[in-house]
Amino acid sequence: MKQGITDTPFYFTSDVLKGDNVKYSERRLGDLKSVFADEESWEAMDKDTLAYKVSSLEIAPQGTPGDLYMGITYLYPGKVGKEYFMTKGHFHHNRECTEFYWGVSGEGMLILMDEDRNVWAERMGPGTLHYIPPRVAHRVANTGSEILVFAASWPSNAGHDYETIAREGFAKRLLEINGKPELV
Ligand code: S6P
Ligand code: ZN
Repeated sequence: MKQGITDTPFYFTSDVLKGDNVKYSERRLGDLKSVFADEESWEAMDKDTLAYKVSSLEIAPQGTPGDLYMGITYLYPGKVGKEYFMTKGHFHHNRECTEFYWGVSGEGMLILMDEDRNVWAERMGPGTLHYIPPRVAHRVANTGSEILVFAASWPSNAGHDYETIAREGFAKRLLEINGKPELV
């Protein structure tokens, strides 16, 4: 049982999440097969290239209703063909679960898609805050030349449905066209 005054057990400074049980994961280009439209360009790239890394703090066991997780993602700049480096993207397995994303540094775009496959995007940058509604898939693209850092908080019973996106993709892709990001 906790009593008295202690130091915070976790640190979330501008761009670092650390502490006991903070989990780390990473995705390299090789882990992102079939994610990008231009498979030929993907084939020609070094599969060891780091695309993004994630630190997350998941206190309650996955599936616990009412608890919260948080994480921070570092998404590297780069493109596969004309398409910006991006996260795999997912729906929540429990479709009613929502999420907050917020921009820490760098420049990017949060790409959202509802179950009718309508796609829209919100610009991300330092201090932007994004509410991801129920039943909306989400992925982030780095549209800048610096690393894009963003944080997230989501319910511990959300779960990740990557399969639907792997099978059906997003209805639109964020490509660089004439030097600018466009949803195509
Ligand atoms: C978890 C949260 C983020 C993402 C991370 C990587 O619910 O949305 O921590 O896991 O940004 O994206 P993805 O789509 O590969 O999980
Ligand atoms: Zn999510």
